[in-house]
Amino acid sequence: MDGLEQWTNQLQQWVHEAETWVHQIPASQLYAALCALFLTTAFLLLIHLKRFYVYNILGNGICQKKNLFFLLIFLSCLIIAVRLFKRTQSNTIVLAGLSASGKTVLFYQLRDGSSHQGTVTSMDPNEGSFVLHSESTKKGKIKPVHVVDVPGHSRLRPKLDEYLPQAAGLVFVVDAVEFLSNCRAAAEYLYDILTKASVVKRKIPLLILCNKTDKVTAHTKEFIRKQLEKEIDKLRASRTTVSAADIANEFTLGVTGEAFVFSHCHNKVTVAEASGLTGEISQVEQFIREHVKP
Ligand SMILES: Nc1nc2c(ncn2[C@@H]2O[C@H](COP(=O)(O)OP(=O)(O)OP(=O)(O)O)[C@@H](O)[C@H]2O)c(=O)[nH]1
Ligand SMILES: [Mg+2]
Repeated sequence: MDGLEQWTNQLQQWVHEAETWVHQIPASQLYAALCALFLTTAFLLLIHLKRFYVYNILGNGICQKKNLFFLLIFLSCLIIAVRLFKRTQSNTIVLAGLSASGKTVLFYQLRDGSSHQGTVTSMDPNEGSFVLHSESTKKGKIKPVHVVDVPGHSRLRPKLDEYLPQAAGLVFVVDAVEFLSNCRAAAEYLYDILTKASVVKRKIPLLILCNKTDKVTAHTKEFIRKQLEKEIDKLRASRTTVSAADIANEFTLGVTGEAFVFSHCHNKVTVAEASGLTGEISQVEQFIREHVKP
């Protein structure tokens, strides 16, 4: 019995590893591979169906078992292909950003339509699959969104790497009120994200969400975008001169010789405003539904 349990655990681990591996393959490559697999099996099946016709309908029925076997292989391939195709259409949206930028408040606002005021610094990722609160009254079947809120504390940020391989979109939350004092730290975190292989290879769309716009002292999204671009430009220069070894596994950012702008990124980067506290979150909901179809 123990042996069986061990095997089941091992099998589950292999399946999990295979899934993680599949998520890391760029969608275009995966589709191309699936297409090739599908066409090859369809071709083989056609050849054998022809034989099936000749031998079974017109002939003596010798090849019946063999053809059934090929039909079974083809159907299995088709099922695997459909499953893999479905898996690439992830429904995970990851919320990242510095501590106290408002990720957890936003998470509850998306889920429950209320801010659950008084949240404390998160020590673990907060995650859940749900239909967005604003869509809960809509009729018909709506696809739930898997939202993950990754704590901003620097020691907990590595958790982000666990969720990026399955992310359909990334929301980088910025405190628009306390922006200037946090600008450098936010730019550093953003730089790290934008140069991650898991983000660049899969071109994960990123939304920079300027939060807390209910406060009159909040900076505008245009101001925040420009300041972040300037700060990332500075980082780009310093990081490439510090150590070539440090950036060996990273992707370089922007266009050499030109000031950095977000439109130079491999993935699509957009900027929006929100107030998690008051529920003004329509722009982030729109971003989510652009990348996780209802
Ligand atoms: N005025 C205003 N305050 C907000 C808003 N969103 C969050 N806050 C406040 O900002 C503080 C931090 O919010 P959290 O959601 O806990 O921040 P967090 O990003 O999850 O922080 P970590 O868990 O440490 O990463 C709380 O006191 C919230 O009440 C907003 O839209 N407007
Ligand atoms: Mg939190």
